[in-house]
Amino acid sequence: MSIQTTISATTQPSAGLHLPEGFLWGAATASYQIEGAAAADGRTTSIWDTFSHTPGKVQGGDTGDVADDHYNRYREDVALMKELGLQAYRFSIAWPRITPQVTAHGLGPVNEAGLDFYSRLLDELLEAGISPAATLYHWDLPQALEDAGGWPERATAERFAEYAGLVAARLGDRIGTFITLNEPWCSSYLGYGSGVHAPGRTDHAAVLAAVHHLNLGHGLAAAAIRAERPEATIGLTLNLAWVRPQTEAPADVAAAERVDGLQNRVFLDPVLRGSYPQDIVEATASVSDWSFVKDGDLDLIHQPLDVLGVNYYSPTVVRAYDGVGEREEADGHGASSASPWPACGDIEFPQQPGPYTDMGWSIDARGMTELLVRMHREHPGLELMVTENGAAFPDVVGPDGTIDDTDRIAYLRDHIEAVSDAVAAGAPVRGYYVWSLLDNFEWGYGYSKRFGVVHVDYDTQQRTPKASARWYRDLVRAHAG
Ligand code: IFM
Repeated sequence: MSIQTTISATTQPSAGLHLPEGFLWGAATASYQIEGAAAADGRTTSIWDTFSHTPGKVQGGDTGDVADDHYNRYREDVALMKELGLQAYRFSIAWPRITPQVTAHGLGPVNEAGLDFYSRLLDELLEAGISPAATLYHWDLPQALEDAGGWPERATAERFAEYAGLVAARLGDRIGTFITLNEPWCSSYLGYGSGVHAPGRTDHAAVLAAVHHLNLGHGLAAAAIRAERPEATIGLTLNLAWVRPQTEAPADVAAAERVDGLQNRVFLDPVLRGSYPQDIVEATASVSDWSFVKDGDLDLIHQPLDVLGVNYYSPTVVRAYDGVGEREEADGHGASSASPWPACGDIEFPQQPGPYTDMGWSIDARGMTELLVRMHREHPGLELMVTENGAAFPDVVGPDGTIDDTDRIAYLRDHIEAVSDAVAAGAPVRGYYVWSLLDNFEWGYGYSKRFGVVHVDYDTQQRTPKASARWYRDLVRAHAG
């Protein structure tokens, strides 16, 4: 497939970016969102198979059974990445392919066919000169572990670490960067709080237990990977929120502080400081006594971190709820009668001003700069990587088959410039991965939202680079270190 080279004047690559030597340009995907082949080569069921096959859970009844059929088309997809000049590719490994018989008591036998798929993918990437970054958990928990209690149970963290060590041992010779978890906020708050993500539970005490066991899983996994591969770069990816109070009124400022604690500090503090934020432990005391935190856990979580992955899409604005009228909660993660947020019944999440993406998410690139600069300020010396950023828009395929997604180009350009601003302010940002390489299964929204810089025709599986893919290719070419 050849890529057109004409780019309209309004979508020229950003000039004058301020980025460090060796800055890495990549694209990201995740296993359940693109692989398909749900029952191939011994893979067993994940919580997302169960959830998506449950009527009413995913828009249009969509599932990841076929998705982008990447499992069978990975060679074509790597060739496309090469044509786009990508330097790095962040993908995730599907745990149910690697140890399909895992239970709460043990990993069970290793599935060589599952390992072999990722081995072939890694070889293909390296052959194409593309640096692989592997996420070990991007939400496809083996169903058997959920049946035993899921992330609210300690055993899940322990099995996760064993699986991480196994992947490091068997594939780690070709994985430059390991990301333990992707966005544990979503796994815990959306999976166990609002229930809009798998496994679809609505229990705020379970949210907090899941938070802790995801943190513990990260720490144990980091240690297991390091034991196998002392030279590996090990990171954790968080969807950090740029939380702002709607006004400077003390009640709104306090609301913003609590939401910041629940979304950001409850992950950052144990991992980077070895403690939980006391204000959040106190604020959630009526929900949980946090007795799931055992002696020594915080030391296990507080492992050296080589890189923090930051995923940023949209800002968060909050205000105190005065109890008058219906409480507003426009959090943009899907409709549910249950709130994802423990201990936030007195806080509102008002609809924010446009422009919006197709997800209804407010577009404001300042949040990217603010978050990266804050991370540098509060955690000096911590290396940063933008492991996801991008936007869904209602792409239109023109009569000639082209997709002129200038709205996505504008979004990417503004956010990449915001990264550059953060670098200029001193933040050590080492790279940027666009979300996503391909249109894919957008969780509860199924295939209705398109985030790819490459269009996927789900009837034919044809890949067509959008104008944004060509724009990104030219940007990478112009700025590659
Ligand atoms: O598609 C998701 C991805 O899996 C995790 N980060 C946010 C993306 C867009 O919602």
